[in-house]
Amino acid sequence: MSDPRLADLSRRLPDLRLLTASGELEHYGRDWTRRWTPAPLAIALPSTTMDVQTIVRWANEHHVAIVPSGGRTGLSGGAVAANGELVLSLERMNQVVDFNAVDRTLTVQSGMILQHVQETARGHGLHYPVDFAARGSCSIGGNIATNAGGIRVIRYGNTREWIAGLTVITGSGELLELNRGLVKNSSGYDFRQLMIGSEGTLGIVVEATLKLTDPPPPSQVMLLALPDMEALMQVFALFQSRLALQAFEFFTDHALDHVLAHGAQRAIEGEYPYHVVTEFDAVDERMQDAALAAFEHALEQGWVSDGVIANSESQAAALWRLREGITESLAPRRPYKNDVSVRVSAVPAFLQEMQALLAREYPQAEVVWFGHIGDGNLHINVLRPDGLAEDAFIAQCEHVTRLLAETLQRHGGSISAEHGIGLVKRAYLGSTRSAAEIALMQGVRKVFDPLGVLNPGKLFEQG
Ligand code: 2HG
Ligand code: ZN
Repeated sequence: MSDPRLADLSRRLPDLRLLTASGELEHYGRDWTRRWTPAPLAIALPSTTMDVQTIVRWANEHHVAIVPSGGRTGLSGGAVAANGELVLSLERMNQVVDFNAVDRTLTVQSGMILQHVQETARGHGLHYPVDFAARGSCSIGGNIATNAGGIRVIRYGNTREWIAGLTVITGSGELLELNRGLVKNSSGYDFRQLMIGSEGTLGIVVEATLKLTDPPPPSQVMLLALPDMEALMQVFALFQSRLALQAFEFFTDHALDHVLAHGAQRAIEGEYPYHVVTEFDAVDERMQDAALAAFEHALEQGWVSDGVIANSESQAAALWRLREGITESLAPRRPYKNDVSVRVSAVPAFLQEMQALLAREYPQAEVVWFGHIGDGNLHINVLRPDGLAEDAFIAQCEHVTRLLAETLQRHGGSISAEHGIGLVKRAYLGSTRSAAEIALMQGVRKVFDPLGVLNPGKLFEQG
């Protein structure tokens, strides 16, 4: 190691895997945002909690910034290393630590891939319910860092709901065991919850104790075609009141065109502006009949134009692909993304304003939107028009995001529903959190990470 800081790290941890080849720096220095050029100092792949602690202490002594790194599927730049940071990848720390059948908890190292967590739970006859399209490559540590949501929040809530305990190394190198799996623990500040959603700026999660639940009941998946946005909210209210929903996801015709062009199978003939994929409990004939009756009622009211119900697992998967394949189908176009939320009751009023704003401000760009309408969470993906330079495009999108942030503020919403602030949205944090809150957040950061070695530049514009 020619860099003396890295040489010192290797002296302290002779068995630590350290990567410095340019291809590796590039691979580990970026996430799914493709806006920044990766430029990390090196990549460290620790295999124990003690290794992580030693690395954090080393970073404090040498004033080296650390970017904690999971599956790097993030969409806000939270895991980007573009400034000579050490990337601390948890990918080798991916083992099951413990399963407790009485507590119904699974303790895993934080580098475990979400899908592996889900499969392990299933292997014990139980269920880890947080789920989304990146399940095959995102890590549970990254899910915790952003309080990931996904497609089942309407039934199960966000990651926050499913964390019974965390083992964390703080920015100053302390090892904390937070909540230790307790169901009841009224003993002061709950630092576990503070860590969740902190985007790697307070501590590095090394282990997580996850709550598990019963497997979901048998379900059915339905695809609906809808004539307009008002109908979408009507159908949601109807289905929510009559069925036990597991998911209710919508997307526009633009989104559908992209997934179909990307190889997904068309399930409804004809062109419709909006589609919904919904999944609901269908334990017995009575529940299945209730679903059909709800569908027919929506049809009679003119809220739904067409629909199909999956009658096999593979058909259900094909319908889900229409929704889950959207991000991947758009990725080659490197879209500019917004991920916003308002209270569910504020969705209709917000949507009306948002649609007018997007139509006015993006006269040329193609705007694809979709999302978790039942959680009040909308994803907006803006595609760069041919002939517009990348810089000019980003500047235009930033201008619109400022207007969107003002609109959100008026409706009491958030500039980041589930992807995190990272680098992408830090300029807009003030639209969702008050100045007093941001000052307190920065104060908290100072307590856990006095020298600011953990993920500096993320979440806040300064510090
Ligand atoms: C989803 O809901 C993800 O599919 C990604 O949160 C959203 O690509 C996006 O903008
Ligand atoms: Zn989403």
